[in-house]
Amino acid sequence: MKQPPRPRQGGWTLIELMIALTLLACILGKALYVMQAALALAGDETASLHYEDQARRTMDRIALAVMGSDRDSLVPQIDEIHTNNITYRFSLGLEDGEVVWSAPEAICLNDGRDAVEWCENPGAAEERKVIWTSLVSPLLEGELVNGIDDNANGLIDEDGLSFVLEGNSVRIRLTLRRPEVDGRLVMQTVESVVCCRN
Ligand SMILES: [Ca+2]
Ligand SMILES: [Ca+2]
Repeated sequence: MKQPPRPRQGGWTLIELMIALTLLACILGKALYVMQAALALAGDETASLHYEDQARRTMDRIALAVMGSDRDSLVPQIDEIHTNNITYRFSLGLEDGEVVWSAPEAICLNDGRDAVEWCENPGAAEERKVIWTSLVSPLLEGELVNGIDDNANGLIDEDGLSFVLEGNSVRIRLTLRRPEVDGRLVMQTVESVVCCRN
């Protein structure tokens, strides 16, 4: 008599096991990739917010100083030429009908320290310096040293901190940058135009 087929015994064959393990590895690999991408994105956004906040705070300090300055005291005085430093004075008020001027102050890019420096009495014995940030990019975002205006803002090879006099106003541009632990470079650029008080 014909024997009925024997029911298959429990357990997987070696091939089924290999296929299952391969599928599992694919799923885990995909999940890991998605998780890493999500973490990198979150890290990028957090870093961007941090640098944007710092860039804006530094820009506010620069803008406030320039706004209080006397236009005629600004050095350099050449319109439309970008510079990475500015010297100014501001009025302390009137005394016997005469304007009393402050000591000279300067805001500049310190190339060696990638810093924005504020300085009182620059070059004098009583010089006083304060670093406002030490994350300044050597060049403004998108710019390269090549004699060309790479970032299409009308300036050629401008530094990470730049001032341009425009009549009674000063246009200020600032890029902060910092490499993250995974090698990515986070940059943040802010721009402001302020009018001098006098
Ligand atoms: Ca440019
Ligand atoms: Ca360039």
